[in-house]
Amino acid sequence: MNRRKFIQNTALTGAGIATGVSAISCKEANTTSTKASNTATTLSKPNYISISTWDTESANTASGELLAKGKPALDAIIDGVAVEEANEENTTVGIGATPDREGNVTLDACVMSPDGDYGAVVAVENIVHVAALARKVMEDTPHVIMASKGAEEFAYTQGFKKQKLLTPASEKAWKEWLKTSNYQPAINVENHDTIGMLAMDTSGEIAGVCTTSGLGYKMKGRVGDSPIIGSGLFVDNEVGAAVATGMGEEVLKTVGSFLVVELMRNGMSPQKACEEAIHRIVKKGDRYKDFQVAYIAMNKNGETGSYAIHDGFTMMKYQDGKSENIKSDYFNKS
Ligand code: SD4
Repeated sequence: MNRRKFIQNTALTGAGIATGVSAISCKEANTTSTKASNTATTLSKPNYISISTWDTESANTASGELLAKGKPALDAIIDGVAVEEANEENTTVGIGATPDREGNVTLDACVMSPDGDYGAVVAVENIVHVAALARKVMEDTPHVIMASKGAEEFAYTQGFKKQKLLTPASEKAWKEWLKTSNYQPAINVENHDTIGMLAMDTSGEIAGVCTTSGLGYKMKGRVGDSPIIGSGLFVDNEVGAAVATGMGEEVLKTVGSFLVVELMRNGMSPQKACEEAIHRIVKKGDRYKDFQVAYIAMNKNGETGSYAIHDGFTMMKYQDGKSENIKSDYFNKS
């Protein structure tokens, strides 16, 4: 058995050896893994699967349909999220997104390939398709993260168009916000927010992407978790992948997506791994009552999971030609 197969089997049968996780996690990993392995034996692995945060049906269906045609996971997710980046009515990604408190729309994105490569752009203005730009950084530069003006100038050299991202509607909403300048990120924004998307293609390869304008009315220069490897997104093609949405500061402090993938490596199901990553945040104190964080994850067997702090989070899933919006379980039941 080669190393890759061994790790795959280990993750799925729960024989994982816990390294670098807390004793509690290891214990849970061992108990959960039995359940995960039971599930794994009863479910057949899907031919392909695309999942995404929130009610992002158009983007996730676009990705799923490409996967169904045999496209690689990386191509499918970049083209999938591009649908919503170009949708002016979506106020959380691409054109029409909510600006910072000074009226600048600045976008963050990152991508990870099945090879474990990573590319990201942070605080980019005037470019709609920042997920595709993050892929360009990954594939066509010697770097992994490019920021602000440098990323924007690089985009033009790669043929990206300059476009004004602040639309009349997003400008109007910002001017309205300025009247009070009350900064209180909403817990769920109309079930539409940062798009994190994970896909497994017909060859079983996993890739992930995250694209966002970050928190609405953030301070100028603020960067969230979404473009940061291990926080907003992590893919390990031997184990699985995870992506986050919500209050990026809290995801960054717990390196959430990496945590979810490592928990899966040690035997947890995607569902239990998402739950444990949320517990790492809420156990720090009562502040979680004021913000939302959610994770979605998939493992190499095509099993998926999602979990949030609060009610209201959903995950899109496209599998075997069928699209579903799955309501996520959550921590705060009080
Ligand atoms: C951020 N995590 O910039 C992003 C925002 C988000 O749902 O996902 N909102 O912190």
